[in-house]
Amino acid sequence: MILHLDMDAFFASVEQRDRPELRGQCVIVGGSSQRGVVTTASYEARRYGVRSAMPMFEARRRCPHGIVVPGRMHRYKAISQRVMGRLKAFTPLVEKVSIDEAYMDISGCERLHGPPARMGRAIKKAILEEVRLTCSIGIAPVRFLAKIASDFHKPDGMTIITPEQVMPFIDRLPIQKVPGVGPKALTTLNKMGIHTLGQIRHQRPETLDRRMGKFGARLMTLAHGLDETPVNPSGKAKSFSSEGTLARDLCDRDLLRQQILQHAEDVGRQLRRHGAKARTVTLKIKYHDFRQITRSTTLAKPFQSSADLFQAACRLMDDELLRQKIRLIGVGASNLVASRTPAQMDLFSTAASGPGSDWDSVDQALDAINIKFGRDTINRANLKDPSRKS
Ligand code: TTP
Ligand code: MG
Repeated sequence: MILHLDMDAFFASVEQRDRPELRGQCVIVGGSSQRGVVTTASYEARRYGVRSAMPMFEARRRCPHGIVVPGRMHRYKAISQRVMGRLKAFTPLVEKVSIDEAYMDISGCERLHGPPARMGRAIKKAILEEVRLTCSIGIAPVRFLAKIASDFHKPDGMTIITPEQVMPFIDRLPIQKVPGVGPKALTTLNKMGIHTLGQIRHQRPETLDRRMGKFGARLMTLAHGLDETPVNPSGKAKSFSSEGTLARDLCDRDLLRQQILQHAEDVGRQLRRHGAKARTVTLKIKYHDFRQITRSTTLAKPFQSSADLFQAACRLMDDELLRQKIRLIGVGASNLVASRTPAQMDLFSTAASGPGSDWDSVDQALDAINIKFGRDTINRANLKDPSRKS
């Protein structure tokens, strides 16, 4: 059995926990500037329609009496660590997947902790005692159902799907609840007359493949109640990313390149710190009208240098027609391999980077200086703001 735990309105709940005057109030965590976005909101504020990723001006319109609080990431990380530590006291098979959620493989824990329902209750009690916050739990025989179940009775909920309940649950499960089914996939599926995950089982695999690509096969597997993804307690990240809302909407490619360089530096630094190399680069763009696109490319050789990331992300941008101004831009690296995996040297290389190349040394020097003296102590000249003197 797999257990999925997700903290309730996490950042907002931490604020309410630390500042009693905020309890019972509509708390909106996020940037308060004109261009700020909502990071999360307390359940009181959600009643007014305030949601994560909503522009702050819209949140203020919907909930004028809401109290806007800037985020305190270091505090949320510290609490997250205590939560994860507490979970590991139940079983070492804990996989943290984000700051406020984790999977646990609880198979074989019955002798120690009792049946799943009792263990779930014990975990909720332990978290409440440890950090005085509530969480929601889902327990199911497969991973994706545990995740869906934890969301079923939020906040402070617990939903258990027993092996016998798996198929009836899947038959009724709205297809948009399945991880990976976004608005675009939902439209396609609805057009095919599919509204529940169970209906996928009655589709011909070829039709699914034609309409949905690779994701079609994944949906078919899930519709049969199968999900072999194990709980991976190593806690190794699967991807790294960096993104940011621009100070003003832009479509000047040179200025956007500067932003990409900054994010590539950040992601490169994360890769090197974790001793990882990546093969896939993703560029994320959110347009002025909030429409979002992601474009990815997989490189022949795993990379770790900021220069490689920067160049690949720029190529992705060059392939895009920027029909509108851009509001947010970000860079991601995924498809990770351990960096000790030896890289195949290129016999006729004219590449900008690679083991022993100048760019490698530049990365190392930048990392060392920034670690010693603080982030952004030293940057590439292209990142220098011409309006600033120093
Ligand atoms: P979530 O678990 O998605 O949301 P939540 O914990 O606030 O609320 P819920 O009760 O529905 O689980 O995300 C965890 C934290 O991650 C959230 O408190 C703030 C942060 N976050 C962002 O920074 N940006 C986002 O777009 C989302 C969704 C969350
Ligand atoms: Mg949460």
